[in-house]
Amino acid sequence: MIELNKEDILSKINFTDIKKKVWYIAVIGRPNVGKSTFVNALIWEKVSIISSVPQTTRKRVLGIFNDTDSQIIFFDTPGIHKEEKVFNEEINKQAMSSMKEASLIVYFVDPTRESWAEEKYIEELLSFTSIPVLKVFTKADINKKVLDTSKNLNISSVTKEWFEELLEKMKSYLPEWVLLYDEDYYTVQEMDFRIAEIIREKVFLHTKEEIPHSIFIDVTDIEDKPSILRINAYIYTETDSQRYIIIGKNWDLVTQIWTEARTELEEIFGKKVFLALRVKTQEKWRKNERLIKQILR
Ligand SMILES: Nc1nc2c(ncn2[C@@H]2O[C@H](COP(=O)(O)OP(=O)(O)OP(=O)(O)O)[C@@H](O)[C@H]2O)c(=O)[nH]1
Ligand SMILES: [Mg+2]
Repeated sequence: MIELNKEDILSKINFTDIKKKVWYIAVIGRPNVGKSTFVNALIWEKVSIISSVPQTTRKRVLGIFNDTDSQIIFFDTPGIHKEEKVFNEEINKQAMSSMKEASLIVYFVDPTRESWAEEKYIEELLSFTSIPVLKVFTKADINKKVLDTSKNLNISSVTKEWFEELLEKMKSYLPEWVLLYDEDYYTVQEMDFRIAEIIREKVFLHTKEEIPHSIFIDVTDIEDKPSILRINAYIYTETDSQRYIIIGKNWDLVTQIWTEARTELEEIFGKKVFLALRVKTQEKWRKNERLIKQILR
């Protein structure tokens, strides 16, 4: 009989064979119900950008939650809404495609902002899937309505009430499976997408009405050195007047957006960031299918 020492034993264990409750869960719902806030709060990391403007998330984002007995890979999806414009259709498609790959669909409903026509539309869409659906009410900390919590969970991403219950419930739908990602990862996103999203969030935080929806960010160059990250990026608007609004009087607004984006990028990437940021106009980009596909790729 061959005697194995500790090193031999360890070298024979394949860590990727460790099994836990593992698989994908899609978080879906109307715009602004708190999908991205929930994923960030559960994972304790900024995976997705958040704002009070509906339709903040445009492309699905992967957030990975790890604990002792599970690895849950969340698809944070764009809010599903009823609109026939090309751009909105593409955004809806992003949400729908995530559902197919998931073991569970967590369907968020915000009881503080009623829009039952839209909820009905989502429920209709869900009726076509064979994947289990877990309906969850959000924003419990500000909700004044009495809800039937015997059937649906009622969570808050601010106080984290009902998080444990929701987590246990979600795990019960997941198969025992090998880990799909290294446990050190909390998200999978291309660097240029992540940078563009942080810049976009800052524009969303400081503009209103049609402006947030009229912009897209193009990160054209990244030079990632050990001590410095150099980025060249553009904020595109649909019209020149929107461009002047984003630039602001004496460049005030774009300077504020630039400062906040740069500060957060330095925190995320843990190094000095040099950010060249300019504002340009790309007329009617939301009607340009080729460009939309490129932005949401
Ligand atoms: N009070 C309170 N506010 C919340 C909660 N969750 C989210 N919010 C707020 O609701 C707004 C929308 O949150 P998001 O997480 O961006 O919503 P979303 O569902 O991802 O929205 P889209 O990306 O547009 O589909 C933000 O202003 C959040 O701060 C919550 O539990 N309590
Ligand atoms: Mg979102």
